[in-house]
Formats: sequence, structure tokens, C-alpha cells
Amino acid sequence: MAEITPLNLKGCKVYKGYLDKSAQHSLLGDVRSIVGKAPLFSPMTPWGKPMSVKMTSAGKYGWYSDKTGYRYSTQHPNGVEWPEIPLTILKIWNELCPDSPRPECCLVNFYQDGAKMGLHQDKDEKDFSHPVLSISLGDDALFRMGGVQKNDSTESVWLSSGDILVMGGESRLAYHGIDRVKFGSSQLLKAAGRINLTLRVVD
Ligand code: MD3
Ligand code: FE
Repeated sequence: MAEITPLNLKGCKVYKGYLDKSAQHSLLGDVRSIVGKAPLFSPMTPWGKPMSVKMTSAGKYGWYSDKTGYRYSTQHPNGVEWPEIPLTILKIWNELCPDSPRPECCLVNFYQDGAKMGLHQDKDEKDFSHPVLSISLGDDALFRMGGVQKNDSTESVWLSSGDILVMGGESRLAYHGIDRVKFGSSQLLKAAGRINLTLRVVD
């Protein structure tokens, strides 16, 4: 965990190369254990089309979507409670967000086969004064960051395995998305794909 100064992307702090290879592999083990207990699924959008990104969660709350809308739920769609957030992941939160309460959701996003995520805001949480932290693992992804208005100008950056983002302050409600993933660009995963972990305070 080198002490590095983050880049600033429209108020979002970008810690390039925060996690070394061994930390990335250890997180991958944590992700496998989460997925073993709470299998990945494709949330159904309210407009009836499954999301291209597969998801699951750890923590008190998991993020979920179906025909009735987006929300946090204390249960996986299969009815079981979400597994606990692994300590290695909480440790990263404590290092980079030392003054914030513990996160209650660790959302796991899995990008395969051309999956992407359109420009959106994260606003299903109660208190936007708490930051969101994101960890990238696996293939490189083109991340786009805009402003609080949908038509604000945007800036893009490639996110690589081991990079961490912290969205606090005015960037917390900014529009953002993943335009594309360079499938096969990283050797971390056995198959092509990208994993993103986002930590959020929900209540
Ligand atoms: C900026 N995930 O899960 S992470 C999401 O790479 C999400 O899977 C993307 O957007 C991914 O909601 C982007 C970076 C990120 C996460 C949350 C943010 C950027 C953010 C919240 C507010 C502003
Ligand atoms: Fe988001």
C-alpha cells in the first residue's frame, strides 16, 4: 500500500496502481468466496431488459433491480442474506476513507462479453455526504466521469487492475459509466473479464 497522491478526475480521486499483484490476487479470493455464497445474477432493468453487467453483493445490503425498480435489499434474489464484507476490503476503506462510517454494501460488478454500464448517478443511498470507493480488478476499462447534470461535459480515464477511485464531495452525485472493457488486457483472471467492487454507506 504505497502512499500515493491521487489524480483528480472531476473531483473523483483516482489512485492508480494502489493494489499490488499480491493484494489483487488476495482480493480475487475474497470475491470468489462472496460469489460462492451469493451467486452472480443479471439484474432486470425496470424496462424489462437484463443488465449486461452481472452482479452480487456483500454486506448488510445488496443492490438489486427488477421490474419494480432499483433498490437495496437485505437478501440475494435467491432469498439468502448477503455474505459479510471481507476484512481485506474493509481495510482499504479505512485507509482511504478514515473519517467515514463503515460501508454497508460491497457491490460486485462482473463485466464479460462486451458488457458496459451506461451513464448514471448513484442515488439509492440515504446520505450523499459519505463517499463511494471503487476497486478495479482484471481487464482495463474506459471510465467516463461527468458532472451532476446529465449533459455536463465528461472526462475519461482507463482503469486498470489495482486502481482505486474515491468519489466524495461534489463528485458523489456525478454521472459516470463504463464505456467499454478491453477484454483480455489483464492476466489476473483466468478468462477475460473485469471485476469492480464498490463500497457504499447505505443507511
Ligand atoms: C462516481 N460502477 O456500480 S466504478 C456502479 O466500474 C458503477 O463497475 C462502475 O458505477 C464500474 O454504480 C464504475 C466508479 C464509480 C462508482 C460509483 C460512483 C464512480 C462513481 C458514484 C458516484 C460517482
Ligand atoms: Fe455507479
